[in-house]
Amino acid sequence: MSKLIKNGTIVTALEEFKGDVLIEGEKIVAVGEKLDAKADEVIDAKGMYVLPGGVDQHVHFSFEFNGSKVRGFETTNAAAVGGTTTVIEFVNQEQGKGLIDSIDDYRKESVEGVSMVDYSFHGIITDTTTGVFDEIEKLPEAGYPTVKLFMAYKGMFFHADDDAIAKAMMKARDVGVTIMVHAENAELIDVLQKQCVEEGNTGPYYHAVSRPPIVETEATERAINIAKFADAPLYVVHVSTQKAVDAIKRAQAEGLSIYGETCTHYLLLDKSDLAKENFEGAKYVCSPALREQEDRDYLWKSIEKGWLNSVSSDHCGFDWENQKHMGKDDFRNIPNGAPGMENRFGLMWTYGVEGGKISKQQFVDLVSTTPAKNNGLGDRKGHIGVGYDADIVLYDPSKKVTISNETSLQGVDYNSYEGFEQKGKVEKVLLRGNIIVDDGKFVGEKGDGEFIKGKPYGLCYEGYNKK
Ligand code: DUC
Ligand code: ZN
Ligand code: ZN
Repeated sequence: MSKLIKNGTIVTALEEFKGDVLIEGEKIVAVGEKLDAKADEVIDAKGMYVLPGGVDQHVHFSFEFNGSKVRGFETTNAAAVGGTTTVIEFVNQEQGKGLIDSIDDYRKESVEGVSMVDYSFHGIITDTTTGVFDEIEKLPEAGYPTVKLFMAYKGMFFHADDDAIAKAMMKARDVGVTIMVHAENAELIDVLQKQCVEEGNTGPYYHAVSRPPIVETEATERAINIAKFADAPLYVVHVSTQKAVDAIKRAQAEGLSIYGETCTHYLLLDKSDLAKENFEGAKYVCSPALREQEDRDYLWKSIEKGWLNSVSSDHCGFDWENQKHMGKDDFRNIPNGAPGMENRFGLMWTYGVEGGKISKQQFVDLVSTTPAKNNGLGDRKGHIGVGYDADIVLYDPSKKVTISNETSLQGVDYNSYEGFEQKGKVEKVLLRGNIIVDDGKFVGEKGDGEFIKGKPYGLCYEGYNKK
């Protein structure tokens, strides 16, 4: 079955031109101006941008906080209608189990036959007693070439100490596995959390008060130093504050392979959202915490300058009513995380491209091309070119959308961007050549998504020379 997308404006991370895309089965087989080709189906993209499907390298469909779990892969139709065709999920190593078995089992039980977009996985080291460091060399073969460690969350089973980070890096660097960190100082947060509660400050706003920028800056600098010690590349997830960006910039200037991302909510929301009345602030409890306007401005500059290389959603779907309210009397019990996979693409187009902060090429690079490369998917995903998967979004820039949870598919009882105006609309989405969104509506099927094996030596290893 072939398809020809005609008359659109094709945008990649490198260029923009009026042209056509020919698809044979699941793959793009030709891209060019006025292609002289016949196809079983012709899609007219006049007036629309033809963009690579989004790659969201940071989502949580299995995260648990104090025993309460987020919505899972059954909500990935939300990613599809939002223009994202690949998601990369963080999977906890189960206690007493290996990393690969933990991901394999989760994949079989909760993802295969369920996901509506393509997917890949990052492992999370949580149990160092299982020979997990020796297992790292086997991750490339399994197709899981990225591993995260949590520097935050003192006392929780997924917290990782510096020695675990160093040991993981020393194994990872030899086999092209990328180590990622959630960089926040767990001890310092604990001191401030206890102080806030002792002083009777228990509302959602104190989540941010107890996690000031310095806790992120310190952990980011420490993680960079551990990477230097281990002579390994490093990827810092969800960078939210100026000084953490500066630490990454300094490391890059020294020639180190240190990279990082930020997330939509750090660009568009801030600490004042946590102060919303009637416990509404709990909707914005995520970690790191939301920051100030100056940080937001600096993060926009950072993605424009390339100091941070991707924008993710850090999607984490907890309900406000039944789950966030676990922390009604103590912010420490509010599950950390906010939904966002459905809106990342449209918001970045609106406030990034239309807002004059980034070019269209940078938009594609930040939401699709580079996230694919970071995670060893760069030969299949994130680009409109011959041989790539036909994951394509037709985006109509003339339409307007007001974001509302009433029309959202994320399966959560609120939307962090309620009322935000979006310029442009995702009209059609193709996933490996199949139309899964038409006229803005999901028309695919449960289980349409496939596992995409990540390859080792992702972007963090470009230019990395082991000493
Ligand atoms: N922070 C969040 O806000 N959600 C999921 C995990 C995390 O570290
Ligand atoms: Zn995190
Ligand atoms: Zn996260």
